[in-house]
Amino acid sequence: MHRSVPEQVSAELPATLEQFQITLGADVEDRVEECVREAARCLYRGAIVQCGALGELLIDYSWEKLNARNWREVGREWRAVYSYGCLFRAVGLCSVTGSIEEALQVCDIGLLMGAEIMDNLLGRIISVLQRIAPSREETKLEAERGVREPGLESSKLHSPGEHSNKKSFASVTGRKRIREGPEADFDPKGCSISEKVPCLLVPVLDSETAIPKLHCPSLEHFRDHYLVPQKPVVLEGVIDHWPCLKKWSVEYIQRVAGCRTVPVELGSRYTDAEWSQRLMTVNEFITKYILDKQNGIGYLAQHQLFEQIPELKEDICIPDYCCLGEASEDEITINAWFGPAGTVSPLHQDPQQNFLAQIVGRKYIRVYSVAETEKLYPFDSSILHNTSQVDVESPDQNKFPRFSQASYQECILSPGQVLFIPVKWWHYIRALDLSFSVSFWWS
Ligand SMILES: O=C(O)CCC(=O)C(=O)O
Repeated sequence: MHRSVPEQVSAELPATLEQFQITLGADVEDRVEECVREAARCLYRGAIVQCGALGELLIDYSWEKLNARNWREVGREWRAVYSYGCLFRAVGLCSVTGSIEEALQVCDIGLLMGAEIMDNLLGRIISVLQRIAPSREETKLEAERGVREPGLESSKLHSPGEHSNKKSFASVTGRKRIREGPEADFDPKGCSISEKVPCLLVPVLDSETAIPKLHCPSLEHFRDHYLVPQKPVVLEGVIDHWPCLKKWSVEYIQRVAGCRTVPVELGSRYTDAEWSQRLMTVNEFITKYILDKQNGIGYLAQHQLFEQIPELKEDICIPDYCCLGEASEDEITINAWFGPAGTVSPLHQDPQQNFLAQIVGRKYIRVYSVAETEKLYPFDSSILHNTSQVDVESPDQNKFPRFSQASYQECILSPGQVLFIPVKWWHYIRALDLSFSVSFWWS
C-alpha cells in the first residue's frame, strides 16, 4: 500500500504524546522547554503548521545560544533544543508544503549542529525522506545533464573552465624538480569533467625522501617495523576489495548523497584569513566547486560523512591493522576528504594514528617526524598550535630559516594506496587531481 510522506514520517515518531521524550537540562529556560512541549502537543493533535512554526522559533532561539560561545563550550541541552526545533520544522515542511528536500536539509543541519534526540530520530526521518527524495533529485540532475525527458526542457550543464594552475612552486631544499603534471588520470565514469581537470604541478620525488611502500604486510610485520617504531609507510593491496574503488564517481556520490547537507571549507587553506566554512548540499558543492572551477576552492574536508550516510559506509571497510590499537572499532574516527585538484591541507599534526586511504585521484603528501617540530614553526595560538606557519611548497626562508633543515619524507598517494601517518607526525597534503580520500584516526 502506498503511504504518503507525512504517514511515512509519522511512522518513525513514538505512537503517543506520552511516549515522546523531552529531556532538556537545567540551563534551558522553562519557557523554552514549554515551547518544545507545546510543539509536541501540536504535532500529536495534527496542528502541523503551528508545530512547524514553533520549530522555527526554537531553531532561531537556540541558534543564538549555539553561537554565543566557543563551539566546544556549548552545552548539550542547547544543541538538543536545536534538534527538537529541526524535527518540528522538518515535520511541518514535509507535511504541509511537501518540500522534501528542504525538510531533509533541516534534519541534516539538526544532525550536524544539534545533539542526538530520541534514539536518533532525525537520522531515522532522514532515511525515510531520502528514500523519497532521490527519485526527485535524479530527475533534476538528469535535466541538468541534458537528458531530455518528455515534457522536460534540458538545461545546459556549465562546462568547467580550462584554467591552468601555474602557481610558482619553489623547492626548499633544491632537491625537488618540478614538472607539469599530465592530465589527471581519474575517469569519473561518465562524468563530463574527466578531460577537463586542470594540470597541476606534480612534484618529482627523490628516492631518498620517498616513503617506503609495502604490499600487504602481515599484522606482525606492520606492527614491528612501522607501528612500534612509528614510521610512515604506504600500504598497497590492502584495500583492493573495497567497493568504493570501483563504484565512486561524481555521479554516484550525487545519486547517493546529492541532497544531503554537508560542511564545506571555502578558501585555499584553513590558515588563510579569508578561509570560511559553509553548509550546503552535496549537489551544490559538486556543481560549484567540482564541476565549475570559477568559484575558488571548496573542500568537503574532515567530515564524518559515513556516520551521516550509512550507504556510503558499505563501500569502505576498517583496515585490519586498526586492530593493533587499543580502542574499539566504534572509537575510530572516519573522515571523508572530497575536493577538486588544488586543495591544500597545511602542515599540521593530529593526536591519533592515521590511515589515509586514497580512493579517487592523487595527493602529494609530505610528512615530518615529531622530532622536527622545532624547525616547523607551529603557530602560538592555542587553536592552531598543531599547525605550522610555513607554506611547505613555498616557504619564506627569512621568516622560517630552520625549516629548510627539517628532514621529511614524501609520496604521491594514488587510488588504492593507504598511507600510515604515525600519531603527531606532521603532514602536508595537496590534491593533484579531483580527489576523494578516507582517513581513519585510531589509537
Ligand atoms: O587529505 C587531506 O587534505 C588532509 C588529511 C588529513 O590531514 C588527515 O587525514 O589527518
